[in-house]
Amino acid sequence: MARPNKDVEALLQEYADLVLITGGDAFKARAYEKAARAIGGYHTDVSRLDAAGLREIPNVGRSIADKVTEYLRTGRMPAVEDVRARIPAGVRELMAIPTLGPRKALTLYEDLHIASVPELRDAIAEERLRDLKGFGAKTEENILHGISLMQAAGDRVQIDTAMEVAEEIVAELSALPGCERCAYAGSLRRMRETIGDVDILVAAERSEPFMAAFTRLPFTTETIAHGAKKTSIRTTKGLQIDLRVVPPDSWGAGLQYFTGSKAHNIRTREMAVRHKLKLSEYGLFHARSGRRIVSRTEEEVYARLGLPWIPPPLREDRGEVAAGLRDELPDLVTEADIRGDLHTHTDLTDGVATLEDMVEAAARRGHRYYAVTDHAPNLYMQQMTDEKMLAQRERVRELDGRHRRMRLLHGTELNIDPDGNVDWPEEFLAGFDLCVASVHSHFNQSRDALTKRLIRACEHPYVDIIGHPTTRLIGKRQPLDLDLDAVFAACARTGTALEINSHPDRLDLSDENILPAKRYGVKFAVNTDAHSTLHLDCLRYGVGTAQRGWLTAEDVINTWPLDRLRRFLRRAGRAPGPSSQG
Ligand code: DGT
Ligand code: CA
Ligand code: CA
Ligand code: ZN
Repeated sequence: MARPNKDVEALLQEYADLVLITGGDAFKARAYEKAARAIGGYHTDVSRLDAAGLREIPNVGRSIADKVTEYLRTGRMPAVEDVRARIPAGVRELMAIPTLGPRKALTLYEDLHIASVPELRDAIAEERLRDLKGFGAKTEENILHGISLMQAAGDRVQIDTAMEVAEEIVAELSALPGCERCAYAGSLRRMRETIGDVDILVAAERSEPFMAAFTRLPFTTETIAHGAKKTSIRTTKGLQIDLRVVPPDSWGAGLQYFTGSKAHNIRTREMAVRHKLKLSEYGLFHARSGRRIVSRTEEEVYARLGLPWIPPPLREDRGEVAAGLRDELPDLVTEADIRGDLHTHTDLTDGVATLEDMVEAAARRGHRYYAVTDHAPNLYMQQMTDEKMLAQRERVRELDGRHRRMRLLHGTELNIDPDGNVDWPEEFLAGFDLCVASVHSHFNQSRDALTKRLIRACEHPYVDIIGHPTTRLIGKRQPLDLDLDAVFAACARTGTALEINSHPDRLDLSDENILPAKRYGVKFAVNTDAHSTLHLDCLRYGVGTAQRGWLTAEDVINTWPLDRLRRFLRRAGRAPGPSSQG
């Protein structure tokens, strides 16, 4: 099952929301929110901690620790249940609308008795919000926009949510007798940023034992369909999972078919027709005789079509079949190629783990280098100062050397201000090993202003990497309205790398934008932006996104040996690089 830390995090976050929505103490709500984040990011399973152990987690005091202990013992948190009972579920639904927030949700409920998204939309259409204090035409526009963002995300879930469940099911089913192969397929295998449903494939002679075990999984709430070939369930979190069992000798054809995408499958079927063959989930057949030719492995199926095996992240009908025919598929970057992380935080700013813990966790992952890049002063709530930053640098220099195989870099995440300038004068910036620069405010400037702003940041002599370049939050915040071509050209010209932020909320740059950026000759950094030791494991999603963008290790600066990376950083920091093709 998912880690209890995540359940506790969700519960405490809900409590914080409920406190706010019932007009409770904002300070108290913030305390619960901080504790929620700290527990969600804590390295130890909370169910193994007693009350004293819980209080060692940053931001967790006695009262919260007691509530958590009770929850872990009884499965209930009465404080949450009490407030829950007082608030209709529809109001919480309102709070979830991006840009609306608890205060406004409460006003809508109390003054207009609105308690669901459809009711809210009706009220806006009837202009009933116009009379409310604090709601103008602009608010209405924002709310409608928020609702459309929420609905565009639809019933899709983020990749990490799907991956956790899928890996658990694959482990369970693989352990059953008679299981010859088991894997997840579909959009998850292709590493899409959001997942509609999870597709699991088993190769076995008999399907029934697998179907039965599947419907009995602990998080199954509903069996949507139960058959010999396919069974579908819904999990407690509302995610649909399809299980298909195929005969062992159809494994390759089945995996190829159910990995998709549909558009890629249409291309491969066309290839089959051209060879006078027929391709289905059961195999590759002679069209005339119906005799089966190959089906056991994906490699065999692709080979018989005249193609090399195509990595799943490329299977989107973006030219991979044509490239395969020319034997020009990219040698994709892998997680093993990544030598270090170039954007991470500690509890000096908004991380939840200490510098020491982050460094320890990075070393355990086998990183060869690791950059600490806490927030710079212009993000006021982080309260960064020159002194704190310099003290951290000293500590980083001390810790460097503690790990024989891993070097530490001291950097920062600068804020790109509305004019494209960043924190600190150049003399101070010269002391960092690298600088990430990101937009954290003023998202709604004009396209022209935003584009100029990012280009100016690229041109800054000490900015090496643009962090989460479009600032989108999947399902929550639109990407910045940018002339991306102009930004990519500026990155290539100035030798500024673009980040592929691995956090499942962001995956920014996205695969669609990586493809054109690469054509401009831009270099990339696949970073975690980790705020806890657990986030370091999100790297796989950033790498998956890079693969979907056809990137090789050569394109990604943090696959390079440290001396080559340092040359890139120095060059990016001092003089424009040679302009690339564009
Ligand atoms: P999702 O679930 O929306 O994130 O995306 P997928 O790609 O996982 O789509 P899904 O679950 O509907 O189907 C899984 C794969 O099965 C899909 O990628 C290709 C294959 N497939 C399903 N239905 C069809 C179909 O009608 N025609 C073809 N050619 N392939 C299909
Ligand atoms: Ca699917
Ligand atoms: Ca499916
Ligand atoms: Zn960051």
